[in-house]
Amino acid sequence: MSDQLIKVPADWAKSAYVDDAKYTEMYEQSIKDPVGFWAEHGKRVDWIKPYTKVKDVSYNQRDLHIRWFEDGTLNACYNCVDRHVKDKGDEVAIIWEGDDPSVDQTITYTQLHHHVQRFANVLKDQGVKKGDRVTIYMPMIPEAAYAMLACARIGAVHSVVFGGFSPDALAGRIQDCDSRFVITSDEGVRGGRPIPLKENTDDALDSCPDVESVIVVEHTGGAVTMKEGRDVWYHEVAGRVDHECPCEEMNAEDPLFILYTSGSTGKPKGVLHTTGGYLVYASMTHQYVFDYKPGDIYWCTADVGWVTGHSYILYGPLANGATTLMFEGVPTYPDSSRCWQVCDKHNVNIFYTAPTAIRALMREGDEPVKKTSRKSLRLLGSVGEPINPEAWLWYHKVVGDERCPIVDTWWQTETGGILISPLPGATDLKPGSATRPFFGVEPVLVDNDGHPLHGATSGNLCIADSWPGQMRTVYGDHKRFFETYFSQFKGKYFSGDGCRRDEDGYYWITGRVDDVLNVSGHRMGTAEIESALVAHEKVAEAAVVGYPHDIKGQGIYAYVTLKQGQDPSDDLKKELVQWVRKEIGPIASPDLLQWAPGLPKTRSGKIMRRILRKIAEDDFSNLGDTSTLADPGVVDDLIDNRQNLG
Ligand code: 6R9
Repeated sequence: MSDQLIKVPADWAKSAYVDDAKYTEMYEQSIKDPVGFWAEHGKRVDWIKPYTKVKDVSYNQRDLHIRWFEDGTLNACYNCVDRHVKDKGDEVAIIWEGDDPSVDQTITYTQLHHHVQRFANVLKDQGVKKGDRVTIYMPMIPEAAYAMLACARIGAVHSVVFGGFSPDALAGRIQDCDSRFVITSDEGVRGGRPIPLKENTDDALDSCPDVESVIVVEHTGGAVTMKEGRDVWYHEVAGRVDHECPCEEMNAEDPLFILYTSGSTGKPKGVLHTTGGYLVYASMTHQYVFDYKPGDIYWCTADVGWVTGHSYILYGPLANGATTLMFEGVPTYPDSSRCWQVCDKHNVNIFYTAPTAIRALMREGDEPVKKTSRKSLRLLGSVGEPINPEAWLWYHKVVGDERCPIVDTWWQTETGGILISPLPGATDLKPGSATRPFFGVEPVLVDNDGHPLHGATSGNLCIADSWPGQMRTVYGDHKRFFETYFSQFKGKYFSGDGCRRDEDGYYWITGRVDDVLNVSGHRMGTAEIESALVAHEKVAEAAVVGYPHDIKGQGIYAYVTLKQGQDPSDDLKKELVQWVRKEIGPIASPDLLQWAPGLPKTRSGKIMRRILRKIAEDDFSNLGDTSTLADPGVVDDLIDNRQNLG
């Protein structure tokens, strides 16, 4: 199945920005002469003071730094909003589709300009200054976009926290970046159910005494408590501030945002992106990968709490003057036709979603899709995890009526934008493969000792050199930045993913090679879930691994050892699952929890996760070498318990 080749449709090769010959030419130039290439393409954004230096990068431990366009100045909000007002003021910037299908809204570039300036003045009124970190904990409503752009406008650094995260997770992220300002809403709504964002914020702030101001956007009108002297209603302050707010002149390397993401160890890392390189890269990839043409209606179903929402709902599309659709709801509400109804309602041309959503919809059969027209669709995209060929083919055949190419885009929070993906007018497709690198990106596969592997092979996926959208540091912990990405394989960026390259030079991402899980396209560190479990008073020890899950891609499998004298029971299992939900958020809930009287450890005390993964996968045939275990007997116990779990 995976050998199938789907050729570029002839009309695509003709009409797209890039056909195969052009791809080869541009790619070769970008690798041979990165400075010349990016000097040219950096001009796609408007600079206040043009750059003269293009690139200054070192991956050495002593001197790790990544700088692009470093002497240029610009403003990201100006590029996403103001510069479009003159020629496209009446064109739609954002189409907002509510959770309730009868509610929607369109916001033109002129209107966006007004909203963002007012929001920026509200921030200033609350004391926000250039360089301050502002935490945004919002539902998918236009005000989330206004808030992010308003930060960019005045040079504040936003840190968006996904609305599905718990109060504890929110508090940790507020504390880590010393954020003294929070923007939230009374409630969010998803699938008809309210999400108590303000209440969660109040709980979080019990442990964040430094927060001075909470700006609350009224959305559902649900009851909330406002703390005197700390909390303000957005609409009340907005009514008394000026409607004009100039853009702050920012250096290309001034921070634009922080976004927390899970790693294999410790607490989530604050991935820091800066202004110039990020914007150039997000906008360029958005234009070429989606072959975005003026007038196209573009819909990315991600949440702004994830990097996909930052780069491909907000910054990339708006920098390109596009119409971007923002969806508050979920694909299965009111029913599993919702995505396609929204496509028909708003004439969506480009649709970008995650494999987990595709698999969930595929399970509902073809009928919910086929009863809609989807005639407007031209291109489909996938992101977040490997897409299995079966889901790819269903997406292609049933959703796209075999007419729409699929761009399977591989990238990460750290990369800022897409690194490996087909270009729809240039690349023949193979279901399940992210295909070829974007301009300026040179993938290298290395073995565990760091030796580069050539030709058709499999290995650890590294990138040889920098690209403008690359993260610049881990907020507040530059040492961790080096250790996580540059220490394992010297002189290269290591992605943490495994990858195969085939005879045609196509890349097939095989998933994480570290202790990071990918659950429904969301990254979860096993260490984070383990530390949540051991924080429970009855738990002595926990080990978490992933296992194959039909819809989620990976499910969360937890092995738990109780403290002396504690009795395992089904009630306690439920309690522990609830506990993790509360500590981190619903996305971290273990799918399966197994009692483990002991965990397989080496004599030096290291948990042998390889064995735990096999047992979780229900595959006991090939447990490998267990001779180094301190107590080989625990493995038999675990296998017995696994079989009881079914
Ligand atoms: C954009 C985003 C990054 C991790 C990444 C990889 C997985 C993302 C993928 C993919 C296979 C794709 N991943 N896209 N795997 N094919 N097209 O998802 O960022 O949340 O940081 O996750 O997701 O494992 O390392 P992020």
